[in-house]
Amino acid sequence: MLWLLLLPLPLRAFAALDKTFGVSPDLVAKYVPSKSNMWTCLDGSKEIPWDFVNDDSCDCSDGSDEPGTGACPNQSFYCQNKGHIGSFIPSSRVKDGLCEPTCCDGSDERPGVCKNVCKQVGEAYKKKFDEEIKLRKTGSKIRSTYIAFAHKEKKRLEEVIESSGAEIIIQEKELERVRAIAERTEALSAAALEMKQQSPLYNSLLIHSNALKSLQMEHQKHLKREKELSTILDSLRTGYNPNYQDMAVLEAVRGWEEIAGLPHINDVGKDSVTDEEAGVDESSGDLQVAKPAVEEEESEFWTAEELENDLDDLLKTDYVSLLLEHDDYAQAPAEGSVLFDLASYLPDSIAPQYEEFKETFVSWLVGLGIIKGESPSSTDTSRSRQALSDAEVHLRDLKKEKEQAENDLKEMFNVHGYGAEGEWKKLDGTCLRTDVGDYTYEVCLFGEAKQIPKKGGTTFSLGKFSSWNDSPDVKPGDEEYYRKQVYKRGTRCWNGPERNVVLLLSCGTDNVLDSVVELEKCEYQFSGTTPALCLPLNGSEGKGKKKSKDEL
Ligand SMILES: [Ca+2]
Ligand SMILES: [Ca+2]
Repeated sequence: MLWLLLLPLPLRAFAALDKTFGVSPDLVAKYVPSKSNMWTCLDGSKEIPWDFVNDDSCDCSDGSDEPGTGACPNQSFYCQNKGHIGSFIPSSRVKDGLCEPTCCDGSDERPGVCKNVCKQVGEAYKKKFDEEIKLRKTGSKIRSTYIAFAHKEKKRLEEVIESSGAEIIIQEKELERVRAIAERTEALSAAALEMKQQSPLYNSLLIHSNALKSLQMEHQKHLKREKELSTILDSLRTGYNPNYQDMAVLEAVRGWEEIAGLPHINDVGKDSVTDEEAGVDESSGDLQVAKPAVEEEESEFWTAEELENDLDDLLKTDYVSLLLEHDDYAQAPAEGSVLFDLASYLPDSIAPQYEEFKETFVSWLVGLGIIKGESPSSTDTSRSRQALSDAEVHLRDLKKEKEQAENDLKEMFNVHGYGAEGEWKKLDGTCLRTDVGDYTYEVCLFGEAKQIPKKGGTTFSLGKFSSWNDSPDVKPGDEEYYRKQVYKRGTRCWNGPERNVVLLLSCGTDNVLDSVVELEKCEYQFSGTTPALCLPLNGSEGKGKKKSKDEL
C-alpha cells in the first residue's frame, strides 16, 4: 500500500534515462535492482524504488541515486567519451545548456545539443601522446647516460677519497719527519751563528759601521752649522755699512766672498765684474768646499750627492746575512766542504735522508778529529725550512682534495642534491642561454643565473642556486620536485629586493632554455627542457599512461 502513496511518478521527467548513465566505471556493478525492484543508496542510508534512480529528483542523502542528472548537489558526472578517455565533470554542469569540453561525446547535454567530437579529440590526443612517448624514449636514453656518468663519478670520487686518505697518512708522517729536521737544523744554526759572530772580520765590520754612522751624524751636524753661518755672513755682507770703514767687518765680508765664490758686494751690478763671476754658483748654501788632493783615487770616493743619498742604504746592510753569505763563500772551496755540498749532487728523493744522516756523520768525523767542528750553513736552514713548508702545503692540498671529494660524493645520490639516481650530476655547471630583447639570459645549473646586456654594460647576477622546488606541498625526490630550481640572492634591484629566478624544467631531448619572463619586478621565471627529467617509460609514469590508453 505504501508504494501507492508514491504514485505521482509520471511527474518525474527522465524516467527513460539509463540507470547507469553518468556512473563511474568502477561503480557500475552497484547499480542493479534488488529482487523486489528496489535499490539501496550507496551509503546504505536508504532503500528506494529502482525507478527513482536517475529520475531527476534527489532521494539519497549521498546523492548516489542521481549519477546522470544534476538533481543532487556536489556530485560527479562521468562522460564515457567513447573513442577517447572518459572524464568526470561536476554534476551541476549536466544539462546546463553548455557543452563541456572534457565531455567530447556531448553526454552532459540532451541528445543533439552537443556534437560528439571524441573521434577527432581522441586522434589528436593519441598523436600528441605518441610524440610524448617518442620524446620520453629518446630523453630517457640520454638520462640513463647521465646516471651512468654519476656512477662512474662516484667510483672516481671513492678512489680519490681512498688514495688521498692513504696519502694523508704518509704525508703526516713525512711532515713530522721534515719538521724534526728543520727544528734541529735551525737550533744548530743558531749556535753556529753565535760562533760565526765571534769572527774578527765581522767584529771589525761592526766597528767600521759604527764609525761610519758616527761620522755621518757629525757630518750632518756640520752641514747644518755651515748653513747657519753662511746665512749670518750673507746678511752681514749685504747689510753692513761701508761708511763706517770698519776693517774687521770688511775683511770678514771679503773673506766670505772668496770662500763662497761671490762677487764683492760693492761691485754687484757693475759690468766689469759680472763676466768674471757669471759662471759662479750663486747659491751660497751649496758650497764647493776645497776638494781633497788625492786625485788618483778620486773615482773611488763618494760624491757629496752619493753621501747624501746612498750612505743610509749602505748603513742598513744586514751584517748577519752578510756574514753567512761570506761564510758560504769562504767555505766553498775550503777543505772538508765537499761534505756540505754533497747534497746538491744527490737526487731529490734521497736528499732528505742525507740531511738527516749528515749531522750524525759529521759528528763522527769531528769526534774522530778528521774534520774541524762545523755546522750546517744557512742554505741548510733555508732548505729544511723550504722542505717543511712544502710538506705542509702538500698535506693541506691532500686534505682539501679529500674533503672536496667527500662533499661531492655526499651530494651525488642525494634527493636534495643531484637526485636519487645521480641523474643531475652530469649537468652540474652546464650553462643554458637565451636571448630576449637587449639581453642574453644565462643559467649555469647549480651555479648562477645572469642577465648579460648584448650591447655592453653591467652584467647582473640574478641569483645563485639555492634549492629545488621549495613549495611545502612538494615532496623532495618526487618528479615535481625536480621540475623547479630556485636561484636566489642576485644583485639587488635599485630601490628594490634582490633579484631571483625560478627555473621551470620539463622533459626534452636537449638541455635548452626556451623562455624568460619577468613575473614581477626583479623576479624572473626561466623555462627550459632537459633529458634529466625524462623518466623511463617502464617507470610508474609510463605504466599510468599505458593504462589510460587501454581505456580507449
Ligand atoms: Ca532520484
Ligand atoms: Ca553542460
